[in-house]
Amino acid sequence: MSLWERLFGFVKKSRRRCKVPILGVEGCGKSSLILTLGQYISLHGMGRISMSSSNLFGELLSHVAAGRPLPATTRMEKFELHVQRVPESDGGHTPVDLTLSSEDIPGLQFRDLVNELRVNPDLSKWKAGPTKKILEQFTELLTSCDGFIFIIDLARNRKVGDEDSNEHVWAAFGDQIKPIMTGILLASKMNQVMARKPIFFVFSKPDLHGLTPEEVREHFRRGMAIPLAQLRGELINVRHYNVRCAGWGMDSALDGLGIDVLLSDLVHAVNAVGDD
Ligand SMILES: Nc1nc2c(ncn2[C@@H]2O[C@H](COP(=O)(O)OP(=O)(O)O)[C@@H](O)[C@H]2O)c(=O)[nH]1
Ligand SMILES: [Mg+2]
Repeated sequence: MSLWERLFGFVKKSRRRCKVPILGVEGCGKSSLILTLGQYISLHGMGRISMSSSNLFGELLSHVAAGRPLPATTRMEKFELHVQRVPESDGGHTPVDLTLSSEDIPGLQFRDLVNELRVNPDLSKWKAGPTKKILEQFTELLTSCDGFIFIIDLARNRKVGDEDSNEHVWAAFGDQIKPIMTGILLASKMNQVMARKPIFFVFSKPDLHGLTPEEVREHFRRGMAIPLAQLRGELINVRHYNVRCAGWGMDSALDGLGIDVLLSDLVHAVNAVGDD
């Protein structure tokens, strides 16, 4: 391969258009994550939000500017943002053409899918109906997209004043992560295109679930050991992150929330899918 071919190949690969949907049950923190990502990439010269998302970002940012938490809402909030580059430690940057989107499967529908996967993990037994349709949508996304962010709300089952930090974590694993992994695994058995696609689990609301990143990592490693090994056996790139997406203000550079590591890893992982 000539130098020109190599250079051209590099440019072509790094500009390959990639799409990564952000999925999770309602209230897990999708809007908060995408708002924080949108602010972060805009502020740090890494990309921009789509024109169609401008009004929604404006509305959500007005809550941030007023120091209010985002109102919990279950209405459709379709966001899109484009990441064009991530900085590297040597002062350079890695180019990418990555679209992050929300609402490819709305939160309430995603919850129905996850619940059904939990009680009925044998996909071949699923009868025609609305949940089967969501499963088909999910399978299509797994095929057509280049990576996935699943947001897991570890605080979802936590009760106020709950001192036991473990039960709500196991509940979240059983309710949210395990069924998602089952769905991915079964879908990946049906087609081979999942190989090397990054599956990023983002644990949201670290300030509410009360665990350190190390504790989350250990729980995840042990609690999910079996499906993790199965997914990795299918060459699926599974990783997990702790990201806080609330409580920052307009005066913040958004450092220390975990956004930088998530974005950098995601960009390198989706770019690597096209490499061989
Ligand atoms: N304390 C805290 N609250 C959060 C965090 N992320 C999201 N939330 C809150 O959780 C609620 C639901 O979040 P939202 O982004 O609307 O979830 P969505 O339904 O998945 O889009 C909102 O009230 C957010 O302010 C976080 O990191 N920490
Ligand atoms: Mg939302």
